[in-house]
Amino acid sequence: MKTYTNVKDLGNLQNAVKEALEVKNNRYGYKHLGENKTLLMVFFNSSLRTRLSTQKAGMNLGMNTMVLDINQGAWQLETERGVIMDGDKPEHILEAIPVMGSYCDLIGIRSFAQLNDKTFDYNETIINQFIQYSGKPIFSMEAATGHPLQAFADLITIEEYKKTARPKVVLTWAPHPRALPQAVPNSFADFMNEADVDFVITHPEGYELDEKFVRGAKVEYNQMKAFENADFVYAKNWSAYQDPNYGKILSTDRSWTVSDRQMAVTNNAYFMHCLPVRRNMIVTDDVIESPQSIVIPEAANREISAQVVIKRMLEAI
Ligand code: AN0
Ligand code: CP
Repeated sequence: MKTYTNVKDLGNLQNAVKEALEVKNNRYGYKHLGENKTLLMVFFNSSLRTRLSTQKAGMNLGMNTMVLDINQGAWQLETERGVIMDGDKPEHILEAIPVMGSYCDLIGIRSFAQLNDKTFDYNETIINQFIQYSGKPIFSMEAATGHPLQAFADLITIEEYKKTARPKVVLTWAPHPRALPQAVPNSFADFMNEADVDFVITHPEGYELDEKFVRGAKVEYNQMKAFENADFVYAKNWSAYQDPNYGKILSTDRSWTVSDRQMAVTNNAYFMHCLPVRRNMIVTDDVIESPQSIVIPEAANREISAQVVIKRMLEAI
């Protein structure tokens, strides 16, 4: 594997999940793969889970790991070509990328959507420059339009907890005070559309996601109706994707906050969220603390999804 930005990069998805469950049972069985290999993780944005789980995955594989926080201690990077650099950014990403590439064997990138230029975001301008100019395999640790390590961990978690062959999985929008990217719901839809699940998306009107990820999945605007008989509820906020509202908050309607009221019509569904989560905006204390909440094992599986991706990249070097 040379790049990891979406579900297709994993090839056969059932095989990828099988490999994940094997890795989970034998985390230290592949330590030879990473000997004298260096993983560089580059963060343009904050992180708790991705930072720790990906570093742990690299260490499980015997790698040396380095972390660079672009906004804390590194030079601020100009990302657009042609800019006269007389402002506050002393370095251009087009020099920084090959320099970073020269010190390592694999690079993970976190570069969120900036939500002010849809074309810049949806062209994946930042991570694609890393793919083009670093000379090294690149994986997304949440780029502008996707968070495939999260969605892979989510799928592994659903496989572990499902009680029927084809569970009903509902992705629900929920309110949030700040505008958030569409990366997490995009990748979740990308994966669920390829998995053996009955997938339904529910959100208020105006929050329709990019058709490239939705791909004809069922969209139900009535949240209560969508939740009926669900086996898994996956909550997430995102800002509007559609023009002319790209990146905007269209609703803060707290009737969409996941509570016992909606969970009552499900098939005793498991509750999932990628975290970090704002309690009593996205989900009530009671639901996230209930025995049906699997947010912690879901987060723990981030180590496993990262390990499969890094392992496959090491095998291809
Ligand atoms: C980010 C997002 O919604 O994309 C990261 C989630 C993993 N969340 C926040 O910024 C709160
Ligand atoms: N779920 C997730 O990616 O969390 P962090 O932003 O803390 O890495």
